[in-house]
Amino acid sequence: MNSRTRLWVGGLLVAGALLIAACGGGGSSGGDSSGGLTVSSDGENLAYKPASLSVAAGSSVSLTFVNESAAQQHNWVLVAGGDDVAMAVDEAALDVGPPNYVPQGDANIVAATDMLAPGGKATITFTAPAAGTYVFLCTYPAHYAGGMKGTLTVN
Ligand SMILES: [Cu+2]
Repeated sequence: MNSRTRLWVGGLLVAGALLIAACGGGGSSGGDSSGGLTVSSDGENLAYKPASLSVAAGSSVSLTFVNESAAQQHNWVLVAGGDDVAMAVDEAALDVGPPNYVPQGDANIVAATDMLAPGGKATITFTAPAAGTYVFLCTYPAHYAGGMKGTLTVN
């Protein structure tokens, strides 16, 4: 083959390798080997990684939240709606105050971990709600306003 053909074939191989790498990366679903979801705080940023998760409607979800911060407390709270609901939960959490900042028995909350100390880890189980898009947030004061939120897509 001439050099132009060799270049073209080489390009195909590179494209194929990139495709395989992209597919093998675990994607944004945060899945782990046990079939559950894992989500972490993103270092010292007020952010989750991944910031988007997905589950099947009505499924039993096992979610592990890891607080990777060395200095800040964080939790993971799934609300029954979008940003408007998240905002209401965040305000209710302020009224509840420390140490947990999670309103008990609040119909706007689908699932929540305890407030985790730096380096902490917790696993919760809950039943996925009906199909839709749901916001999750950290209810530690000012963290949601600082951008610590994400979305759970239920299919
Ligand atoms: Cu937080």
